[in-house]
Amino acid sequence: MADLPSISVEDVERHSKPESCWLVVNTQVWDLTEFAPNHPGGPEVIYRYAGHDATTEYTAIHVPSLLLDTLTSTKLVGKLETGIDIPEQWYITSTNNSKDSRPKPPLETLINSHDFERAASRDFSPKAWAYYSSAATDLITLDANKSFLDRIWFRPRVLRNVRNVDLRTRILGSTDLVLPFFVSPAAMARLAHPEGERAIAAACSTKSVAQCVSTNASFPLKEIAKDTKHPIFFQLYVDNSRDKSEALLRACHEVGVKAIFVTVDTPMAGKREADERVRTNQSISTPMSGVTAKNDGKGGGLARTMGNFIDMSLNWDDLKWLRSVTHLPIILKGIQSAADAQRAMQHDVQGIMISNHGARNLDTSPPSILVLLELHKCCPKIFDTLEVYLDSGIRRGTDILKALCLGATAVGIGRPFLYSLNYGREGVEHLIEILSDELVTAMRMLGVTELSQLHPGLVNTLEIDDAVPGTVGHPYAKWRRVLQAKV
Ligand code: 173
Repeated sequence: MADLPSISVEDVERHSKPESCWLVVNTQVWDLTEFAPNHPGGPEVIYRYAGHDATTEYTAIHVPSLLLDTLTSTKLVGKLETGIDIPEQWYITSTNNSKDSRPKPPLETLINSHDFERAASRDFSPKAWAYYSSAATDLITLDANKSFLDRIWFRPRVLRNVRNVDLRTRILGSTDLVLPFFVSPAAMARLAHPEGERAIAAACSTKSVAQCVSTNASFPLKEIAKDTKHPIFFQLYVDNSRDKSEALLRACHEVGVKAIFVTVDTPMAGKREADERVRTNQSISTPMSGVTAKNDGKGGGLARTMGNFIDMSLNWDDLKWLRSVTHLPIILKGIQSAADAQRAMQHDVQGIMISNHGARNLDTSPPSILVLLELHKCCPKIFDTLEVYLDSGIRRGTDILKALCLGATAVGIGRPFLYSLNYGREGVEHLIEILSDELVTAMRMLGVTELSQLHPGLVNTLEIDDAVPGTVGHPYAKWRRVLQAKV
């Protein structure tokens, strides 16, 4: 792969016909001439992008590794020349209108989170789609967040009377959750729907689901929280100006926020190429962080151009300041190693959130579920001391259940809820129902009826165990004891 020839834009453009059809996905140039007639979705969609970049369309539908798995590497012609000007016609320039004028599929025909993703890829404006769906550089972590979850197998128990299933849990001492998942923070939900985070809040309030509101939300916190009764968390980007962060924390106290999720994995935004390639409407801005989008010589990447307010010098000592300006529970969001989880235990914080920012920041950072496993192997004590949340890659009830079996207190779900905003508040409610149904189904099949019955003995992680770094001693020493006590 390292020695791939460099291919120019002109070369790619010369292969724009069915007789010789090349296209670019994530800077890799593929020859799809032979494959196109056999494409399960029909050859037309491939011919539409012949001689062009198809990254946005491709990543909407497929996991990054699919091309290599489907075709032999002989079809990988080369890598798009770097440092070139991408021709104007390769960019999608529309920023406001949906790509497709057909009516949306009726909401009741959407039966899983992937359906919402597919519909959003069709209905969202090119910019909204590029911003939400994009992830860092070659999308390796995006793929791995899913594939590592898929390599964990359940160890179901049977004959256990699973008629009544209870999904409730209490977190942070006093916050009751009806469901063990919540809406993870994400910026600018108004790109998806005019009511943005307010529509999410209305749905969460109806369903009593917790919502973590981003510093980069499209509405001020007060407007989002107005007339709601669900638990609200606040995701804090620490601002270069501490005064601004303190003002946001005061707003959190006023509206009764339950916890502060301080993001620790984003000194700057990751390189999200699909987002860079779509120009932005420069009037997009965020009221709480007070920043505005722009296009520049590098492209139209929203987080890159809007993230300059985030304090890159943030470090462990700053947690003292944070503790001094809020009485709320503090969760460190973006922990990616056992070493940092252990370090968190030495600070006055109440939890950590394992996250790779939806694979949007550091490509080849570890899949979240692997980090959770690493904690079991390297510092199982953490589960007695801190609450452990997790996000990045959760798409199914079974994914939620695996994380809970491995000790997560609750999980965050990000992109799927943004995609559900395609249908406004009703879409969000529908997705909550789907995920909750899937979780109940999975719990019954696993032979459990309460979250307190979950433990690592209910999952087989053998296929990913060797990927955990620096294992010392027995992997599940602590949990083996728990398991013996329960059986
Ligand atoms: O993931 C993001 O897009 C994000 O966190 C962000 C950061 C700064 C500005 C806007 C969004």
